[in-house]
Amino acid sequence: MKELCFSGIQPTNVVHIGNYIGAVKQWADMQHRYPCMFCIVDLHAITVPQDPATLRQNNLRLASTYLACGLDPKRSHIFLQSEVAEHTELAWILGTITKIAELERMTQFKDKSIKRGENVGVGLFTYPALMAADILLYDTTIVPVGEDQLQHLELTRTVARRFNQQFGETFIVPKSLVQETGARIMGLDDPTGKMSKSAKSSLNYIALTDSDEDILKKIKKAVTDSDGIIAYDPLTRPAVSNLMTLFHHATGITMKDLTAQYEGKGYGAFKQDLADALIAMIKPIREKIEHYMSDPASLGKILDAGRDEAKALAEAKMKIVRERVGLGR
Ligand code: ATP
Ligand code: LTN
Repeated sequence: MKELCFSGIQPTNVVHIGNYIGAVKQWADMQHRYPCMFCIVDLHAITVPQDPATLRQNNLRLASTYLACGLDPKRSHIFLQSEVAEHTELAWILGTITKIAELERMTQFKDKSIKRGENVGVGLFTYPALMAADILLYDTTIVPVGEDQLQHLELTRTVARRFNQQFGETFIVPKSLVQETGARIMGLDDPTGKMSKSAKSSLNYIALTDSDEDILKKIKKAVTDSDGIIAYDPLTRPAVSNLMTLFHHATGITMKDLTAQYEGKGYGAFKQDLADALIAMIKPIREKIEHYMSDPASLGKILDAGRDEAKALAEAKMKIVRERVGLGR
């Protein structure tokens, strides 16, 4: 079977170190092993209200962020979801075989709809059908994501199997790929919930565009546990374990070595060193994002090429899908 890796991020707010460590960092490695497609999922972004001018700017900023994190347009197709209309067409078709009860079980929908109260559009509910379409359209075999997306991936697999049963073998049933550590980075201000772009306070996350001063400030303010010990145990020490995970990903130092290194030293020295390590990781990325943002012509060419490649694959697949379902004449 020909492997193909597909993943995407919503162009909402800023990209944070949870997105980087949980998702994009592993994408950069994947592209050396498999053909890859990395999408900017702007149609998913509009499932909650967006300001149009800001959304358009965020699309370019996310494309710049992909490049700054090492995604290489020579190896990977980088494109905007809304520029390949087949995503929405397939989402509609898959929506007809996705059950309401299945969508009602999605925790992302439950969390986001509780927060929004009455102000919830149908798109937020059917979001997973669009995500399934993104993935299945390209005969994707591997989907590298953070832990919060596993439930959506499971539903994608269910829908692919259901379609194949109903209409004949059409889609490959994809596998998810999550990291052993770092698949769920927790909020700095609240280590009981995941770090999230849509968090109320910017103290929840460190963005890849944060200044060195902001990074230091946010780490200093990060919640810690009460026993003052630096040892990895997410159940009893969720805050420090989360900070250790960040430290590990920024430096490669193991949890065991971190514990030995900071034994008896308290949180002060640990936090200062963690901030330095994060600054060293983020600064080059931040500078590259600015570099790519300052050259919209080159960025446009990369997105054009990505769209054309994606479009060709998507058109071919949709011809088969329409025929299987019996659409048209
Ligand atoms: P929001 O909270 O506004 O929904 P988000 O922070 O979850 O946004 P997404 O665009 O939904 O960001 O996610 C992009 C990728 O980053 C996905 O693969 C997702 O699983 C991953 N991801 C998101 N948050 C985290 C996190 N806290 N830890 C690890 N990975 C994460
Ligand atoms: N739902 C994902 C974003 C997303 C995605 C995808 C990820 C949309 N389509 C396809 C992987 C594959 C999120 O909220 N992070």
